[in-house]
Amino acid sequence: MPSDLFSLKMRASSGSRHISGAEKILEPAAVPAHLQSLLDRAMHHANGEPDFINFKLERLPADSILHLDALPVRSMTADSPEGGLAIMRDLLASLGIVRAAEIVGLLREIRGMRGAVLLDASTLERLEPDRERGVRATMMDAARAGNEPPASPVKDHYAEAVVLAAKVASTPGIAAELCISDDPGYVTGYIASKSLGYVRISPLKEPGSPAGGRIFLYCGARDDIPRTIEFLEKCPVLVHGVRPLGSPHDAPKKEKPLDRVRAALQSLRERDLYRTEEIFESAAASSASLHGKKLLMFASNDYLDLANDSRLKEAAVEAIESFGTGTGGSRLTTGTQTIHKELERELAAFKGTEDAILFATGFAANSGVIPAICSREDMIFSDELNHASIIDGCRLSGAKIAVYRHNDMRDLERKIVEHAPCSGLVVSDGVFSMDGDVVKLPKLLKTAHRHGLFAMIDEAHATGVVGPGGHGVTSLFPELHDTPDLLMGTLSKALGSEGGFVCASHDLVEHLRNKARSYIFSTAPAPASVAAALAALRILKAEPERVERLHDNVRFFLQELRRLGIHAQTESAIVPVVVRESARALAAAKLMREDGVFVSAIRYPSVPDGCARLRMTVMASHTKSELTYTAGSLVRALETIERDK
Ligand code: WAQ
Ligand code: MG
Repeated sequence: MPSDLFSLKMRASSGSRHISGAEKILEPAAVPAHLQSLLDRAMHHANGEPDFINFKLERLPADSILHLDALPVRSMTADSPEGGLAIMRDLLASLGIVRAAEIVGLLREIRGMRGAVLLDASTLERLEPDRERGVRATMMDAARAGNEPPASPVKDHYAEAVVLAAKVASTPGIAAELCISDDPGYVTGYIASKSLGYVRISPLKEPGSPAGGRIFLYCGARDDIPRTIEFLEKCPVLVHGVRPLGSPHDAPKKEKPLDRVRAALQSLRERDLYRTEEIFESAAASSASLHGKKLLMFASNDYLDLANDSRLKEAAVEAIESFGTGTGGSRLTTGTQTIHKELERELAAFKGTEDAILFATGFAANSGVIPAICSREDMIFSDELNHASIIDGCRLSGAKIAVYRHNDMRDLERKIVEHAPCSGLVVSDGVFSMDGDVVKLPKLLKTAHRHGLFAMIDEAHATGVVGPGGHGVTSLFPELHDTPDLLMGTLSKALGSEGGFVCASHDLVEHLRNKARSYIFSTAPAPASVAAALAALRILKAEPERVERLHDNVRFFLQELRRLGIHAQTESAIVPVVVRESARALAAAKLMREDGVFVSAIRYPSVPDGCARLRMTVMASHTKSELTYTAGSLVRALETIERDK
């Protein structure tokens, strides 16, 4: 039977002024030594001489004590308090806390509280019953061997905080804890949660600043607040496995593998290249909901606004009813169902090829197809602005890669001649995803085929968008007799679903089914995705006016921009406005967000360094007044970043 323990609490004050406080949970035999040590601490404190010292000793029955493990500890350093607070904000956001920036802003304002702010994580309401005092976590200590002598009587900020953080992280209803020390000389603070662990961050304030405080982020129900406070104040907790800082275990041996990761993240932050997710509370339709705010969507690739169409949803639900939610295997084992074959047939018919093959995603298609048709002995000629999945496919193939200047068919010809004779592939985006322009298809085909090379065109942003009825880039050149050998496309953009495909001759498709590793070794696309895409394709065929509306909207949007002095161009539904520096793209996107318009700030490596841009996408469902409003918002944002340069 474990024995009962004692809670020992000390609080020293002078008049109404707090000087020092501490608490221990101890074996009976350890009480006298710790009593002495806490007395020393109270009597010789930097905060001054006490005139009142209160000791409280309380028996804790063994079975009332909760035993917890310490959180794993790591440290991050920044160049400045701003940098430290940004790290804290990003870590908080990584937990899915939407208003991370506001919460960190509040933390740096706190001073003079004895306890913590209990903050509602989504509404940011303060929930602590006493706003001046705050909520205090008490009744906790590090577990120690019974005969272990007391530590130095000086406060060990880290050791106390690690214990408190372990208790708070296990408190029902608490999502995370943020802390800045109120000691003017101590600039290290932390963020802690079950999943993050205890992350020390330094610095979080300027040396000498008396600011400091704690926030317990609450995510439970209103009725459960008393339970949370009761646990924090009353439940005795012993924390096991607390390791002193700089113990041999923690000492940086050489560079720890994770240090490199953190340094890489820090470098991204410094270059305005750090990426975070935006967490939407709605479909990515032309009107979307982000952080509780309705926004006009100008960043989605769902060009025909079909992902939220009731007919696609119904088709998906029906497919789930008939075929289940997953396929249980790859296409070559259990994953081919009648709808997979139906979709392949209809895609081939839509693109005018003999056959088609589905992939789990567009990325999987490109990265699987290219290595299936090219190997070490081959040459691949690739446009410099091709999508990352094409680039990765080229690299995976082991073929020699020659990158030609963007859409420059003379450069392509020159590069082929340099390497002739050779076998292999010319590969290009059909619509370039960050620029919106269209491949010079007739020249490309002529050049590739004259030299005996395959031609592959990626129609991810072309399918359902360019050409009459959205038939893609080949339909822009009706006089053309030649066709690409491989027409790749996605189900995830204008078709409102998910997946990739390749349309080609029967022989090529059979070859891909036998050789493309991302096809052979991926579980087949889910029935719901396949059925939704099939429904979208049928809508596309039955309602070509949707595509007409998209074309009309693009024309109108460009015209509105021109009226306001912006000469943007596109041959698709992607309208880029280049602002060069990443920071300017981010600032402009943020300004537009404040206007209620969501656009993407596109930075390196999605585009070449120094070519950062706003990427706006037009949807068939945007109204004329939404297009006019967005053009105006863009102009205002550009003027503002120009002024603030
Ligand atoms: N419960 C809730 N809040 C508290 C408590 C408590 N028991 N004790 C202090 N606070 C609040 C109060 O508002 C203080 O002003 C604020 O937290 C900061 O408290 O790994 O020293 O005791 O090296 O100054 C972090 C250590 C040290 C980082 C934190 O906090 C590291 C520290 P302090
Ligand atoms: Mg303090």
